[in-house]
Amino acid sequence: MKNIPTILLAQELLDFAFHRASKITVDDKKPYFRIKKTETSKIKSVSDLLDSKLLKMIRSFPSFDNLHPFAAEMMDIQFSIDQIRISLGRADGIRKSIRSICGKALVRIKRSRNTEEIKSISRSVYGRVSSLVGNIDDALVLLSEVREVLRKMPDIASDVFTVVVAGFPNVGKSALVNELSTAAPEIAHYPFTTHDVIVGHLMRKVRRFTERIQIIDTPGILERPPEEHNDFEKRAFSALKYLAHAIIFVMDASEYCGYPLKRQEKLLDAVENYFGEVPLIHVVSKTDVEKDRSELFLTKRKEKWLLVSSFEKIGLDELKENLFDLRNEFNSGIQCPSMNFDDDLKYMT
Ligand SMILES: Nc1nc2c(ncn2[C@@H]2O[C@H](COP(=O)(O)OP(=O)(O)OP(=O)(O)O)[C@@H](O)[C@H]2O)c(=O)[nH]1
Ligand SMILES: [Mg+2]
Repeated sequence: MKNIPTILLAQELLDFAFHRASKITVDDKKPYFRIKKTETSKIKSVSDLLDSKLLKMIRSFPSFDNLHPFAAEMMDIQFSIDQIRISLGRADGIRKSIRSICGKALVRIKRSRNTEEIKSISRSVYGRVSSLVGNIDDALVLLSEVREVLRKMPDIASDVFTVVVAGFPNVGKSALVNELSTAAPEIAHYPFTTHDVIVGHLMRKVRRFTERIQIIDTPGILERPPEEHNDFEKRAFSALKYLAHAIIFVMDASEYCGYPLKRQEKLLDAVENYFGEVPLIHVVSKTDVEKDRSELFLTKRKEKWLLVSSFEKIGLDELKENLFDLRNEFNSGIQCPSMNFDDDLKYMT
């Protein structure tokens, strides 16, 4: 998915093919044969180069039928998969047309006894090829944007226990994921609003074994209904829907995030409603500030909440333990018994 070559746009494809062709000359003492052989080689070169460039591009796209449903939905949020398929189909269509036009022109040149006619056949081939390639410029632009999205698609392993961190914007999700993650360069410096789904890993060593959890940072979600979500919220919802074996719901009781608790609680209700069967860990963030507010909030709720501060590293070990308990519970069916020891464990940072 990451190996799609740079996609040349229409003008670049033509420049590439015609520039190469313009350098071709085939020597012959007789001008008639020189022109005939040279024009034949040029047309063959244009046809072969465009054919191989387009074919390589088309084949480098993944099969959208086999895409993980999360990846497919991430794509569909930005582009319609039908539109991508149509664009690839158009590129393949003009590839075949170019082959056929060039093939027919070569037959005509072979039969021609007249150098002017040969030159005119060549000119007409270049004109038709230019206009065909020009017609798919919009498709090539789209495919080149799709390529960028595919390249940036996070590497998510579907068979590794995965926890998705969700909550309102600005509540401290990324700061928390940063603290929990073991050497995660993608999120090591991420002070800004999260727009994409970002993957980190949390690892600990238990005796000889390393246990791993995939931890996914998501963009903030507001409490509005899913049909009103913007693209960032859609991505977060997709991650919850397709990837979460467990959820960390982050609530900022200090309200430093700029959103009142009431609104954050509404989102929590919605998440519990949509993803009720997924275990959820309730986390209050930023407990280094406005501690009283966090405590007051807890008196009003009946669930167990973990009080956390990413800045002061409060509550992080308890949260990690909760996560590994869930992981081991989740994996219990396939777990090697020796991995169940909870003594002698070491978080890897
Ligand atoms: N006091 C305090 N501030 C924090 C803590 N964690 C995060 N913040 C601050 O809260 C703000 C938002 O933090 P982020 O981690 O970017 O929040 P987020 O939930 O990922 O935000 P979005 O990606 O926009 O949804 C930043 O200004 C952080 O510096 C914390 O433990 N204590
Ligand atoms: Mg963030």
